Amino acid sequence: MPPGVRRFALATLVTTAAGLSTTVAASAGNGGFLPGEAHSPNGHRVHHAFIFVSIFTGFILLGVEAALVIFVVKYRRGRRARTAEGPQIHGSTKLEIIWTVVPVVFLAAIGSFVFYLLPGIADAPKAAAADQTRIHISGRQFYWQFTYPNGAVSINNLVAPANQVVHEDITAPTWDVIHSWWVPDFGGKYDAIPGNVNKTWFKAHAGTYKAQCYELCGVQHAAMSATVTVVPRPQYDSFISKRAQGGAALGREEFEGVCMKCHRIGSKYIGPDLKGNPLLADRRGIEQLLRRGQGQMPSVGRDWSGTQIDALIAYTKQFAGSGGGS
Ligand code: HEC
Ligand SMILES: [Cu+2]
Repeated sequence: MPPGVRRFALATLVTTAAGLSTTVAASAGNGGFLPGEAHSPNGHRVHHAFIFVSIFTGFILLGVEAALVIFVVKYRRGRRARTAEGPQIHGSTKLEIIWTVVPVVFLAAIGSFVFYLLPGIADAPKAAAADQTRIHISGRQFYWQFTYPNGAVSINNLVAPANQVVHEDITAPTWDVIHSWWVPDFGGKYDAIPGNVNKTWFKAHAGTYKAQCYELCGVQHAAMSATVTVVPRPQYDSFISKRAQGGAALGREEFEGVCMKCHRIGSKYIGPDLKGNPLLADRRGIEQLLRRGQGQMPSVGRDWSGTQIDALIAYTKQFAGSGGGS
């Protein structure tokens, strides 16, 4: 290689490596080595497994790369003739035993530790009935719908009681596609599969946690995000009992979380401009549209309750033209 080319190649390699490594660190905010902090006991265990495995893989990475560099330098051709043959070696019992036993020990250590952690990831801790709750999570194109034990519904914002076990039943309607429910702070990702229920749980302190659909599910997959708002139990109880009545607060969540994935008021987006559309105040008309869909618009409200549709109208009638109403 001419020296000019070599220098250029080296410079490219160094700047690329430096660029890539600093980008990862900057975007991760923790040096790029760890996933975010865990905020649920099962998430902690996932985190511990990650660190434990990283120790072995880090050790192997360093060992392999160091050996590579040493061999490259030590056994370079130097002044030897291009055709000179090296010593021919056949077998080395000691080496072969080492490179068999060491990986077996590593894998056994990793396997045992993961099996020790697993029950605490999969199984929720035992809790008195008053200290737990079960929330149904349904992924749809392109929103998350949460249903609480009393039938109350929220969209894209899961409200949960603090420091209590929250069981999550994760699914998708049979007419929808596969989504994936992921709250990074709580650990793993769980597929939301049409007609199938995946179960997990969390137990978190009060706070707000981000969630995101993690399975490419269509045009607005990236916008299919949600929040988990964890609040003290009394606040949770009053939220779900108020929310069971529906009302414009639910309607607003529905409009912003479902309709605005495709519609805007005052401009065309994926769907037509809804400004002044009389259907926004037409209870029967909108119900038909939401249950059946139309053209490119999916049946986003196919299984919505009457309360949910009333709530939507209570909020959207303000955008309907003067011709609307019923
Ligand atoms: C996935 C994208 C998508 C979502 C989500 C969506 N729409 Fe639509 N919507 C469309 C498209 C596309 C059309 C045009 C349909 C056609 O081809 O006739 C449309 C049409 C409409 C129309 C006009 C119907 C007419 O004939 O005047 C109304 C009203 C409407 N949508 C309301 C809503 C409401 C309310 C929601 C939320 C509950 C919603 N849409 C959610 C894509 C969507
Ligand atoms: Cu999705």
